[in-house]
Amino acid sequence: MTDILVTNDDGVQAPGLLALAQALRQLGEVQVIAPVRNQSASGHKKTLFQDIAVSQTQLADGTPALAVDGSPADCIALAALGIVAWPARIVVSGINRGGNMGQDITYSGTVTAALEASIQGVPAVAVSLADRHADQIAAYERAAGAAVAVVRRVLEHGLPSFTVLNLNVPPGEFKGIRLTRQGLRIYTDELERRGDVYRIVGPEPGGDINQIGTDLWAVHHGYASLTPLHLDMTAHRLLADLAAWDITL
Ligand SMILES: [Mn+2]
Repeated sequence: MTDILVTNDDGVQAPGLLALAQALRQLGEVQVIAPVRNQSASGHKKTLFQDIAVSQTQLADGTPALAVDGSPADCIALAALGIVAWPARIVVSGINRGGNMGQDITYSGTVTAALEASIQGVPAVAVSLADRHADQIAAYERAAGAAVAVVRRVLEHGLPSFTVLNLNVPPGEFKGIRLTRQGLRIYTDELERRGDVYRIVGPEPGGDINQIGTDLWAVHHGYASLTPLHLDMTAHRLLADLAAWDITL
């Protein structure tokens, strides 16, 4: 049985993954399986009926790792199908370069790797550093410490089925941790066109930082944010209203 399986979406050589793998070693045996390429914003992509190349590699500190030519969810799906000892006690995904808050979670490969683990029956935590420019391992060390504190508790308590924890840590010093709900991102995408080729570009997205109790609020105010997420995406409040629409077939 694998103790702690670590993955990410920034690619197997990303500094955030190295910081996370090193920190989690104090809680158990760490195994790494991660995309060979950057898979940020790949969403919950699963590669079916196509070849997926897997190679042995190592992190900058010599830690052995499996590099998967696929998405973060592919890494966990392959793990669950037996390319590593399974089940793991926990899957930890990250540490992502940049926050995953509000609607980001639907785009995030970091979060969807955790969701894939929960589908496969293993508790999971997604970890992100709310700094898109962090490129040194030292920048991720505080966030890795926060991840250890959360993972330690998940190992003690477990998580309900189809539920994951989404941890976002502000850059630099932080004041503590807040339990939060998903907030509201505000995207500032722009379209770049060259002939018939388009590119989605633009400044970093913002968000509603004034809604108290949300992930975006907590991180903006200097707290680490911990949000429980559930895979059941049913809009329960709309269900009753829908009944009144009287859709008959
Ligand atoms: Mn990423």
